[in-house]
Amino acid sequence: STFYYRYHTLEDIYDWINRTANDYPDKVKAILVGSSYEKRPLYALKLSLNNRPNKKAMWIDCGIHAREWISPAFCLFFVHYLLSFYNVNTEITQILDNMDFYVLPVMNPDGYKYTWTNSRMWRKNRSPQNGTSCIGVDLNRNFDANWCTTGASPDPCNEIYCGPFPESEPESQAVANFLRSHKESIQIYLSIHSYSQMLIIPFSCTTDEAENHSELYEMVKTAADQIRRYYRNTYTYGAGAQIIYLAPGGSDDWAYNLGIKYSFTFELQDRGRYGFLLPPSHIQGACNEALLAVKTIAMKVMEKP
Ligand code: 0X9
Ligand code: ZN
Repeated sequence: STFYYRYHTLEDIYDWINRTANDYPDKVKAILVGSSYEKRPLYALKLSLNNRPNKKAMWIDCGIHAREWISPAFCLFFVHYLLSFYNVNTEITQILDNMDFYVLPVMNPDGYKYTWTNSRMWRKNRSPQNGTSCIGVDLNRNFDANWCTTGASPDPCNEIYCGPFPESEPESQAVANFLRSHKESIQIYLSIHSYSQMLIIPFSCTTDEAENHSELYEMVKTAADQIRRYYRNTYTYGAGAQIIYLAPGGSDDWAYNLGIKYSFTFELQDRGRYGFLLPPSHIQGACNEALLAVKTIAMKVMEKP
């Protein structure tokens, strides 16, 4: 099987980032957005295919949760797909002519490494906590959006531990800082997770409706309809607090409140048969479905004035 239809070690992913930036020097730049608790670099790839001024941009992060291996696999696939089909596929060409992409393939490299070497089902990052031998913060509970209220835990031994304070972790702080300093251009925020096949819109930190709820709802509904039509697969869609559970401190809600009004979390395949242990033979299907949803959303946002 080809490179994109396998899972890769963290070292292989760093090599791939390097290679991709070197192979496309005029189109791709590796941006160091920060480093992890264990001092691993957090590189985002910026894809910018022309020098048009005032382009919109989309941010995608993968691998917030260590065990969700399909997520980094999607980021690699997605970058490769965009670069391969620019000037080949009309839709991809149109999207890249009007939009830049920032792609962070592994937001939680310490955790990801740990799932390869020690414990396959690790979720959090790997930062030690005061007064306990329990390790790690759930990075998707560490953002400043109704931080550590119902749906997160103040217990460092819990899988959904919110951390000692908002943005306490270098990984969440790096992403928050980058988004804060690029919020004029970044119009779409997308975080890739697994599993359960869901296209989630704000809010997850409150049962309140987002101000542009119907617009966002229409987008994820259209994307889910497309996936059903082309791949005969079912994705649930809607506000997080409605379709999953209250989960405060997430990156999507935080980005939304920052002013990035097109904010999404995707939960990729599957719906529980393999769960986090999705076999490599399913990577291609999972990535194609998510790609279709990203294209649908990018096209819709491009139509906006
Ligand atoms: O609970 C989460 O962080 C995500 N589900 S997962 O199984 N991948 O852990 C859902 C995130 C939805 N968005 C927010 N909670 N803000
Ligand atoms: Zn997750």
